[in-house]
Amino acid sequence: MGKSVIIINGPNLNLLGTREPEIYGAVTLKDIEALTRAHGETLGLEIDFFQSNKEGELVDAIQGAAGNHGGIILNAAAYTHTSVALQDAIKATGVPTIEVHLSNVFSREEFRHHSYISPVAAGVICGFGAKGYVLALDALADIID
Ligand code: CA2
Repeated sequence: MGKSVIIINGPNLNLLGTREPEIYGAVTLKDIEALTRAHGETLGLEIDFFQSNKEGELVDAIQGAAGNHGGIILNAAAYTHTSVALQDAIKATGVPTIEVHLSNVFSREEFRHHSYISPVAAGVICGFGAKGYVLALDALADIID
């Protein structure tokens, strides 16, 4: 424990690289997994990678981080804007969490400007595509140290 991070991805992110490349780029979730595993190695961080389309499974993954991971990187996708359950889970576990979005949510529709995750996140990164996950790993490495 301590030197391990879980990267949690929410609904529809399994479709990355197949649709809407103008918003999310051509990168697939598998590419992001490979990128973050490689970068994690350079930081001495072990990476667990998880995606679910189900809110309850995301809650379970956040709860499961307590005692097992030193930090969480969370792209909750659409649940970012709706889920009190995810906010409660992050608060309850107390594991440092960095919120990541591929797109710049503030340059998009108004409903994407509100996040239930941000108030309980250590920080937020958005608009840098897949690189956001790498930046989040750098930030978590400092927090975990
Ligand atoms: O920019 C992000 O990373 C988002 O979390 C992506 C979510 C969106 O609801 C958030 O507002 C911002 C949507 C993920 C859906 O991903 C797709 C990928 C390919 C094709 C269709 C959807």
